[in-house]
Amino acid sequence: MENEILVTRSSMPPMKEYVEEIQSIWGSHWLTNMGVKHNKFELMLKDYLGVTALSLFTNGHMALELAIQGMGLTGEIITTPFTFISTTHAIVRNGIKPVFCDINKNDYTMDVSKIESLITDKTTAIVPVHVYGNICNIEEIEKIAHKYKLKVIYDAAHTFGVRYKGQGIGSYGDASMFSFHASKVFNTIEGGAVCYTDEELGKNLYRLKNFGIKDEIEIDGIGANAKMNEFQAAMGICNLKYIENEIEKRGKVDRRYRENLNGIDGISLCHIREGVEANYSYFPVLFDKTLFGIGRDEIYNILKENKIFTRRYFYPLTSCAECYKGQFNPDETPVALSITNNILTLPMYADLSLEDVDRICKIILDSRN
Ligand code: T4K
Repeated sequence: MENEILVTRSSMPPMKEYVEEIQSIWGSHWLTNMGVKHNKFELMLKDYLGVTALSLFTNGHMALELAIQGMGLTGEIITTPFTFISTTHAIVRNGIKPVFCDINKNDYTMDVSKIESLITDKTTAIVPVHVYGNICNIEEIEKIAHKYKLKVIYDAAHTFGVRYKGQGIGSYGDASMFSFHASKVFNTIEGGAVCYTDEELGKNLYRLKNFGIKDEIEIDGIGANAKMNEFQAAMGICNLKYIENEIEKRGKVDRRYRENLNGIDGISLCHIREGVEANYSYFPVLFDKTLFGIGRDEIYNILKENKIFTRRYFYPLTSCAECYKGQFNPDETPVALSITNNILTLPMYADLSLEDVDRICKIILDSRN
C-alpha cells in the first residue's frame, strides 16, 4: 500500500535485465536440477564471496538443515536462542538437541565465555549466528572448537557480502550458510547456499539436496529436494551486478539513523566490530524503558499508527517458541531474554529515503513521555 513503510523491501534488478536473462530458459526447456543458470551463478557467487566452494539451495533453511545432516552430526549442538526460528528448527529436525548459549549485551552474538561450560560428551558442533550482520567472536569460537574437536557451522543468513579482516565471511568455520530470501540484502527470490572447504561435505550436500541420488541407479542417502531452480539463479545473476551499490545505499541509511539516534539516553545501537566491512542488513535499536520513558512495544505501536511497520526480530527467543514449550529454560540465557524483550528492528533497505529515516526517528524521539 502506498505511504506504508515496511521493515524491508526486496531489491529488484531492472525488469528488462531479468527478462533477457531468462530468455534462454525458454529455448532450452531446462528449468531446474542444476542447469546452466545454476552453474553460472554458483561460479559467480564463489568468486564474489571469496570462498573455496559452495553449494546452492532452494532456501537458506534447507541449506543449514542439510549442512548439519551432511556433516553427520548427532547428539547436542551449542547454539543461540536469539535468532530466527530456522536455526533452531534445522538442528531439531536433524534429531539433535539444541543447547542454548547466552549472548553478548553489545552485539547479540554468542557469549563465547559461556560455551565451554555447555560442552558435554554428546556435543558435536557449535552453530553460532552472525545476527543482524554482526560478526561472532570467530577467533574464540574456533579455538574452542579445535580444543574439543567440534564442527562449526555459521548461520550467516544475515551476512551476505560481509568481509572480516579482508576475507569473505563465508570462508570461516567448517561451513557457513547464507540466505537469499526476498527480505535479505541479496536475493534470489528464495534461495540459499552453504560455503565449505571439505570436498566430502560438498559431495554429501549435492546428494542430499537431490533426494540422496548418487547416480541413475544408486540412491545411497536419505535426502531432501532442496535444489535452486533456474529462475532463482537468474535472479541471483541479475542482482549480483548491483550488490555493491545496494550495500553502499544501505550504508547511507545506517549512517543517517545513527546521526539521529546516537547518544540518546535509553537507546543503544549496535557497534560494527573492527575489521568488519558491513552489509547493513538490519537496523536494530535496543530501548531501555526506564531511561527512554517508553518501551519497545509502545514504540512499535506508535510507528504502526503512522504506517511504519517495524519488526521485533527476534522475539520471542527460539527457546520460548510454542512448539518447544517446556523444553528449555529462558532464564538460563538472561541476556538474550532481556534483549528479546526490548529490541526493535527499524526499516532498512537501499531505497529508503533519508527523509523517511528522519521522520521515523522523529516519531520515535517525540514518543517519549
Ligand atoms: N537463519 C536466520 C538467522 C534467518 O534470519 C533466516 C531467515 C534463516 C536462517 C532462514 O533463511 P531462509 O530459509 O528464509 O532463506 C522473514 C524471512 O522469511 C526470513 O527469510 C528471514 N530469516 C526472517 C528474519 O524474516 P518474516 O516472517 O518476518 O517475513 P515477512 O513475510 O513478514 O517479510 C518481512 C518483510 O520483508 C516484509 O514486511 C516486506 C519484505 N518483503 C517480504 C517478502 C516476502 C519484501 O519486500 N518482499 C517479499 O517478497 O520472515
